[in-house]
Amino acid sequence: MTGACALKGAPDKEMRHMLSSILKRPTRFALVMAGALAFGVAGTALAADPVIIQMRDVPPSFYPAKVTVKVGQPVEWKNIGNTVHGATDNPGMAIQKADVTEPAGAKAFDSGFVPPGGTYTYTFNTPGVYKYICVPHEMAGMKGEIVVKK
Ligand SMILES: [Cu+2]
Repeated sequence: MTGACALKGAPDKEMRHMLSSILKRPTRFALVMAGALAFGVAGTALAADPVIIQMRDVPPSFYPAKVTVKVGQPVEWKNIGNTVHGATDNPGMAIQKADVTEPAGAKAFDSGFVPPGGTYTYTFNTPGVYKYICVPHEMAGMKGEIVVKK
């Protein structure tokens, strides 16, 4: 009787051990997968390097004046001049309405005044063509265009 019980107890212990190791493995597997997934997502974000547009004083200009980016890829304006610049497609800020456009459904972006050495980053989520201006230098011809592709 006791022998049978001992035999019965042993496989039971074995089973419990096997069960727990089976249960542990998928947990570890899930952790590794989650880590790989997180790394993959981060890797994708890192892959979308920002496109840099310089804000220049002489002549007041965006360089390059026209850029093409992908949806979700950040655009970074960098004021490399000695005066204040800006970037906006807000029609309320433009002297000539034709200088600013954006695709239907897109929200206007506005850097406000970017001081010398300053930067402004914006990420476009709606594909289409954006025409924008530097508010202080619109009439000096400081205009740009961003084409956002899917
Ligand atoms: Cu400017």
